[in-house]
Amino acid sequence: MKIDVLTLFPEMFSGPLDESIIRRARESGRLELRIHNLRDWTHDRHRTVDDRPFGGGPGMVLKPEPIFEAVESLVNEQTRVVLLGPTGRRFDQAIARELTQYENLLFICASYEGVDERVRETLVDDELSIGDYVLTNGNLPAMVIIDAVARLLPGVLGDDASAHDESFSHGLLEYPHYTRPAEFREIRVPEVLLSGNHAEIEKWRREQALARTAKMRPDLLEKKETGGNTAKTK
Ligand code: 4F9
Repeated sequence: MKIDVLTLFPEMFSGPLDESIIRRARESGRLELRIHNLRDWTHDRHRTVDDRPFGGGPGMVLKPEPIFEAVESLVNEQTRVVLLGPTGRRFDQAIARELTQYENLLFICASYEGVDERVRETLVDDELSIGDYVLTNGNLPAMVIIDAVARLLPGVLGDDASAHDESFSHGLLEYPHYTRPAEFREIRVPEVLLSGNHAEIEKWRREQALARTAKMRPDLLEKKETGGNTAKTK
């Protein structure tokens, strides 16, 4: 998969996507990531990317011309153009899986008060938000989404981790995990996990996952019951 990112802060992308699993995905060629500075598509001396909003009000709006030029020079027929902004639909694991189906993605990181609406009307295929909070710009959301999508690409995760992902797609939070020592500062690992009884261990984990989900994320249980918007299993 090839992912292009259009941003005002290309330096923000060095670091988070240069380590660990995503680094290996890039080195193996399974993920081709290109970060582009929106200012490279301006033509004035000050490399202006924003302007005051028509109708007045606070803040600045990203001008349409550099974004149109950039997107038109970066896309092909198959590219899915995605705007990261607080008015987008809420990103989740099902949308991560959906995005793996595209050969090319182009993320536009909105900043300031937003982008000229004509960008949304004519260039953008989808708009995504990573949650209901205000950030300074869409750069961190773009990195979050790239991480979530890249690890789903074929060959990026080892078999162990892939199997682990399957268990999350059942729609419950994880059960508690323990490793050695069996007693640490007088806190013992639950005896059932040391019993070797795999049926009992399965049952305990299921109960724990359900209890934890009911306490921390009751919305996930409602989703399961109504069958609404559950993560697609494939
Ligand atoms: C983008 C917040 C995506 C959440 C962009 C201010 C944003 C955001 N998800 N907030 N600019």
